[in-house]
Amino acid sequence: MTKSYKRTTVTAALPYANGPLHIGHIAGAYLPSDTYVRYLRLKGEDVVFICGSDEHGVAINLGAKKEGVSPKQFVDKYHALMKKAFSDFGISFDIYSRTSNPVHYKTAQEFFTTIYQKGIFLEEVSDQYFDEQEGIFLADRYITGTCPNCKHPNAYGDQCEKCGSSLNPRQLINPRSTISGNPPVLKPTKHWYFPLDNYENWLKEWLIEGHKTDWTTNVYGQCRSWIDRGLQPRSITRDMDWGIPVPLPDAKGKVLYVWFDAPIGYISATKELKGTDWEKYWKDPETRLIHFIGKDNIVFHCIIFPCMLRAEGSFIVPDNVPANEFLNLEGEKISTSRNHAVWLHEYLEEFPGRRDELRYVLTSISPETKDADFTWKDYQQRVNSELVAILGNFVNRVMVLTWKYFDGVVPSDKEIPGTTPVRKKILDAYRQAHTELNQSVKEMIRGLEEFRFREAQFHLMNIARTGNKFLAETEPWKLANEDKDAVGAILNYALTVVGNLGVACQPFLPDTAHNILRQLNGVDLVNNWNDLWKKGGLVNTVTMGHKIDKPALLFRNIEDTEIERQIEKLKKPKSAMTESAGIKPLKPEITIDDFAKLDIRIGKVLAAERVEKSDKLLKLIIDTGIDQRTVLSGISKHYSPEDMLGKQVTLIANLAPRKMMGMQSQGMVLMAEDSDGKLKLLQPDADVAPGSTVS
Ligand code: B3M
Ligand code: ZN
Repeated sequence: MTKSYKRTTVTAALPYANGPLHIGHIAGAYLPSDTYVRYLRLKGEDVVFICGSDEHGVAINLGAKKEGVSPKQFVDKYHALMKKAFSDFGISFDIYSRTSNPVHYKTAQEFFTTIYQKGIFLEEVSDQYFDEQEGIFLADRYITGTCPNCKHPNAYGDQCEKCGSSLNPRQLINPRSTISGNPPVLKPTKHWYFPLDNYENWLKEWLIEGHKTDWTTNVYGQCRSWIDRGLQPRSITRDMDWGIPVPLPDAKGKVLYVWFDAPIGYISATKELKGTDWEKYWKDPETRLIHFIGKDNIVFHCIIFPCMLRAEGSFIVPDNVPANEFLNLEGEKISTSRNHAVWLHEYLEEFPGRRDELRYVLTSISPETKDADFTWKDYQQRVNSELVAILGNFVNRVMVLTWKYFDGVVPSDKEIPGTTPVRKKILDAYRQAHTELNQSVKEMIRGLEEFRFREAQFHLMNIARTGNKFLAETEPWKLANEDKDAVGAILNYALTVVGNLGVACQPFLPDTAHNILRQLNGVDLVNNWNDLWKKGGLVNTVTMGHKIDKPALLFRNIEDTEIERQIEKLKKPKSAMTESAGIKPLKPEITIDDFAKLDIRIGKVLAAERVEKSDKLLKLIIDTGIDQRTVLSGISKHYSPEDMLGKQVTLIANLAPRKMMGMQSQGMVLMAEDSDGKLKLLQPDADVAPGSTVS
């Protein structure tokens, strides 16, 4: 069901702040939504474009643990990285917020409270796995064990990655906590559940009947099969310390489930938009709400969030949810952990000034109806033989010819009478081109309206294709001496096409649109778009007598070497990459208990001398506060005995004594070693007493 509307709220899925963005993210939700929003803005529509980082959930906790930082430090780092990459790439969000902002905490808690007070949630106490050593309930992802189906020894509590079966933690054989490594115990805990099953009738009417024709078949089909299988209550709270506290007195240590709070993040972010009456964008029935997402988020946006909005009672529900399938890379799944990805920030660094090239290729292969594959060869091919050879070439030829024959001044737009065979041919070519061009504009607009951006962009390119064909058929360069008026008429029309191309490029290739505009030296793109859209066909863009700017190439070829370098880079796994940069890979994880076994202390060097027959070892006598002991240290290439005298050192004091060169060494002095093998002492940054501990 499509409705008439006054304004549109467009959201793009909030990416987890747990790693940098790659082209799969961009092709999935951000490029299509950006294209669409640019289109709406050009039409002069009232639109807000909302996104931000999703900063809660187990993915964040796990990531922070891996990097050995707090969840807050972890999301701060990735939020900043993602925000910058989006902005450098030119995704035109009105706001890029984050779910750790106070306004979001308040909004999510109020949302929960409203539904709670209506008595809609269910409360239930059930047994869940608990890590006794850590004193915490374990999220499904924190439990591993043997898969009951395929016997894979490291299946997760929610899924076995080997056989793909989805699990619940109670099904695992020999479950272990991934935090302490111990077997967890079952312990009762209370949680709140959202009764999705109570909304089945409404979903049938609103979604199954109401959006049969306007939602894409992949989205509609997935929703339908979910609803047909029957819905169950879903828990919306978790036992965790990172997240939004459940706003109830008897809910200590419990937070909102990330999929409860994250979509509310769209609302909170709209509230943060300065000068905007946020309620208009979320509560007025004349507002259209459109969520752009990837296919793994369909059920949350099409079923769960709409039911939450309906339960709350004062919000509109989504009108459409364009969801893309996945983008693969060189025939394989994109994988963050294997570093099999094209990272957006790296692309922007390595291909400066080539944002539109990536936009173009990603839209050309957009996984709108099925998974798609990005390959570097295909990228090169599309840039060279489409952007360079069709679009860039057409625009450049028209400009160069205008300079050559008319010194950069737009020639007369008077139609030439078809009095000679050559002129007759030109008129025929013109009529043919005009019909085709109007058709392309119409098709392009239809594609944009219906979220078929891949097709829309194809019709955009057809404008340039037709332009090239028109030039090839009329051959103005052959007529310069014989019929200058005819040359003028051809170029006037060709320049009109260039102008229209510039106008039409805006939603897809904003930098290129801007470039064409600049070279034409003053076409009013916004107004022209309005005409283009209203007429659904070609508009006048350039006027006779107007002087255009000097032509400059819009695109340049991608060389083989540039592509080979990228393909080579993909072949290197992440660990090899860090090693080749001299960084050693991380050692396996240890527990805090492992660390606590080390007795690390500050000592003072009382005496130092070289060890005979060794070119590495220095013999140090160290005051440890407890004793004075001998420690042999392999630093004589980096420090002389005199250097060491009186120095503070950091020492592992409880290392079992070791014999070296016939002497006992009692402990180890800690050194930092860079990739060239250079050693530097680790010292406190002010004097401390010998025997001070390090923890
Ligand atoms: N962060 C999942 C994802 O990044 C999740 C989307 C939230 S949208 C409200 O795929
Ligand atoms: Zn399995």
